[in-house]
Amino acid sequence: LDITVVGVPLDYGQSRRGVDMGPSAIRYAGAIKRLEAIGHTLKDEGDIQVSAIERTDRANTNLKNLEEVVSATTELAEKVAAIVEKGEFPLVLGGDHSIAIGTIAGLTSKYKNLGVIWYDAHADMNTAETSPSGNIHGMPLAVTMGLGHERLVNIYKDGQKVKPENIVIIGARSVDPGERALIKEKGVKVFTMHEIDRDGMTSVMNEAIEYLQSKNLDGVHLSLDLDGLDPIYTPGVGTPVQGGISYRESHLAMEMLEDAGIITSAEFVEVNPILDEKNKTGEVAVELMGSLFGEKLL
Ligand code: DIR
Ligand code: MN
Ligand code: MN
Ligand code: MN
Repeated sequence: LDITVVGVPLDYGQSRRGVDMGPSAIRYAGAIKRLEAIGHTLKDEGDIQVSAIERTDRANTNLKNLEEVVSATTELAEKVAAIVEKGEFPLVLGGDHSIAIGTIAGLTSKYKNLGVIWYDAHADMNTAETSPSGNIHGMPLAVTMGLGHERLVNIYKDGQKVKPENIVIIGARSVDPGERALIKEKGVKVFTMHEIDRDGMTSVMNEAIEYLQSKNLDGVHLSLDLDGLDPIYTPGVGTPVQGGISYRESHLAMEMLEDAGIITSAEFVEVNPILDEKNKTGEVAVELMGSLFGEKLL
């Protein structure tokens, strides 16, 4: 593949500093060399510009730092659109999960019926009305379905970017009441930890892949929040939730996606080296990239 990397050092979508250093942590863990060693051609376009000024502006509203999130995700959307228009594979490094608003918006320049796999402890389907925190990183999936503040919903182009029935959530174990209602109302496919425990990751991934393959998609985006894994493996995340997906299950999931050959873009988000043990979480991100992009032992 021709893989083009873009970093988004954004932490305005949530309340803990440090996730803006995620792109550096992932590069430091060897992402570029790791994927080159598999045989891919890598181009690193560096980071989107986000103001790094020390700030005290985390106002207690229902949409914290809306301006900053809109500006970074708008720039990211244009970058991602340019990458897919050249036929390259976008690999986006976060940054908090609000960046997915920009990644997915940009992807719609090429993909008219896009699928999304959301690997996360959370559903990220809040709106300003339902959010318990006002943090935009808890809202990107709602925005992608066309729900939420118009400034977010209309980034890059107006309205819905992905149909609710083209979305699969994997690993959910912390879902807010408004999100639960929206999942039911919109018919979003969710594999919670319950299904992973009961049926095993092999069965869950087979079902997820078959489900997406039945939708006539022209692309599938993988949005991987490192908090989808259990915090014993990925402690460097802002909102850890215990009882998560294991390291082995995650490798298996990535390998099954690689075998299925369905993934056309990816992002790895919420790596926060300030909260990490050494750079464990950045390293896990890179190891999972290895499996996703076809690393083989033998
Ligand atoms: C919670 C936490 N559902 C919120 N969301 C997180 O604030 O909306 N998403 N941590 O990754
Ligand atoms: Mn998330
Ligand atoms: Mn999460
Ligand atoms: Mn294996």
